[in-house]
Amino acid sequence: MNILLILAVVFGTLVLVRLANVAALASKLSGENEEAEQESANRWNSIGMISFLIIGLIVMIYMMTQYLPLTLPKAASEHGEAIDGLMKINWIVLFVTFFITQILLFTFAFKYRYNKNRRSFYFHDNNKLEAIWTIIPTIILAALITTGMKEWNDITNKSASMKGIVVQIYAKQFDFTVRYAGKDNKLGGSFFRRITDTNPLGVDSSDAATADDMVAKELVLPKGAEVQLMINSRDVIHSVYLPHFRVQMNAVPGMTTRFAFKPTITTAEMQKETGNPKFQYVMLCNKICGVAHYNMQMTVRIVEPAEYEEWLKTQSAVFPVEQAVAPAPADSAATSMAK
Ligand SMILES: [Cu+2]
Repeated sequence: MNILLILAVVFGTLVLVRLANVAALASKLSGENEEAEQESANRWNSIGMISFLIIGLIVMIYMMTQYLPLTLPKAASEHGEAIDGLMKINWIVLFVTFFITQILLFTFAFKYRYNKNRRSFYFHDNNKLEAIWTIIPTIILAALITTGMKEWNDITNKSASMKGIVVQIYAKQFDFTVRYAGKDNKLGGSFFRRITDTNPLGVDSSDAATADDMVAKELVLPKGAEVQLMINSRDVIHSVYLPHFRVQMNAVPGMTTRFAFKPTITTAEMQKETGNPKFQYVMLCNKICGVAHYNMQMTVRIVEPAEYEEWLKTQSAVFPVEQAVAPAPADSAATSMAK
């Protein structure tokens, strides 16, 4: 149906262009004067310009009212509110600029179409005008960039200093695994050469910090607590994306990237906020990492601290007790990947 519609528009336009050519040829043959013809073409062009402006603006505003409810709900993390604030300022600047420039552009094309009784005013240059349209955008852009950089610095500085609950996000084609650091809040070391069927994260079983580590297939976090994500990838570059928390950080093979944030709204509260009882937070992969990239995701649940403690107790250890004493392969020099 959509393709038919597009084809209809394309062919319709082609037919119109053809008809216009035929009309121009016909008037030439019938010996109509060229100036009158030019004037009529100018008039129709200018009417086209102003119609494009009016129809374009109406359609744009209508689409915005239709699509706005489909955008993300309010930020569910502390730094997310600051990011949303920046975003709002950017949109305001963009909209003001867009409306002023587009309205001027098409209105001028309409208003100042050729008129044989009117002559344009000629001037070579105007320094004042050029200074204005250079300095104003410079100030606005510099302000936007510096506030954005300051905010990003604050976020990453916090990531470096936050203690919080340490959770490893392990990305591979095509899923995420999360490892909780347990009571000591320290992740045991891991290394890719230790990866086996029973040890998919390559965790070092001889590391004392490993004993209380737990793996989960769902990211559950307590509301109001600082969380330190330690992000790794087994194969290609993935990107850990938590849209509702305004969090995104690449998962790069061979290194640990991190992102610290503080969730502020529980899943239950967000379900009320959005009026959607089925609402769930998600963690998505945001780098095209292969054929099943579209489906690389994990459910995220934000719960009250007490509920989080209860949930933690039900999670399984990385290694069952009997496996934890197995001798480690001889690669101790490289066991600090996830520390
Ligand atoms: Cu991916």
